[in-house]
Amino acid sequence: MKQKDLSSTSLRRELRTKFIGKNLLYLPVTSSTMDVAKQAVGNGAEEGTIVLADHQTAGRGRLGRRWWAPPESSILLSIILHPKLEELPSLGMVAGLAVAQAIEKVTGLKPVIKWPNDILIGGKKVSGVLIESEVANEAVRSAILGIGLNVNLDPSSMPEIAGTATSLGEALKQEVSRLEVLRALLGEFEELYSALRHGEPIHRLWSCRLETLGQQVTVKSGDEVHQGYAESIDEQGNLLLRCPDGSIKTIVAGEVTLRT
Ligand code: BT5
Repeated sequence: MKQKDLSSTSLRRELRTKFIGKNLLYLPVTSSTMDVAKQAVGNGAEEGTIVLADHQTAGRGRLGRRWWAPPESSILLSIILHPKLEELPSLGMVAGLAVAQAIEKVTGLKPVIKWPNDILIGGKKVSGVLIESEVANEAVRSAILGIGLNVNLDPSSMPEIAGTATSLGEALKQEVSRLEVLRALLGEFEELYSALRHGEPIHRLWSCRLETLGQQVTVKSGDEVHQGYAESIDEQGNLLLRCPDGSIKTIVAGEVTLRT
């Protein structure tokens, strides 16, 4: 399942956003859109510049993990942003929500978010978010937001993710237009990011999509493992875990598994 529907021309013609994607770099093949975006930051790229690829030879996830996607199967995107320091922790929430809302708008599917930032359909990962930022002297020099979204990928053909991943095409049993999903995604992102910049509480919307809450979970955070009840999140999207002794632990980063 593949669809050749992205190109610089189609993107420039179709995007309806004001500043997200106004500057656009489209590459048929690259190592990682994150690397290209980093270079663009070095060259003074303005807020909202996007880097989009049809294929990555070294797509990455968090903590040195890989992001797999056959050519032309997915949305592989980096967005360059210049948020304030206090807005930085909310970028992942904005991205996760934008992905979930865009999928729902275009396909009618109802994705949920697994803390901190996996987007799931039917319990399987359809999209992931990565943030790489540079902070100096209490100011954000740049934040690069990476989004990988499986549009027409067939997970059963990929041993690394067969069984844990899904795609929009797989869920709907038909090919989906990457251009249409991308247009919706950038539109949702621009709206939510602008709301964040106007001080609106993104975490409330985000927590409504968070399937992790209200569950007994195990959280692996660095070398530490915590168990407890996922009670709520705070304004920054940190997970508030009710421990067996009744205390609350604030978890900033980690991997969650549900305990049955
Ligand atoms: C993420 O990391 O989920 C963030 C992924 C961000 C990818 C985008 S693509 C555009 C931009 N350029 C890049 O180089 N990266 C960003 P993490 O939470 O660490 O999840 C990684 C894990 O997800 C892997 O170890 C696999 O288990 C799984 N995985 C890899 N590829 C996948 C896929 N296509 N669909 C679902 N799961 C996948």
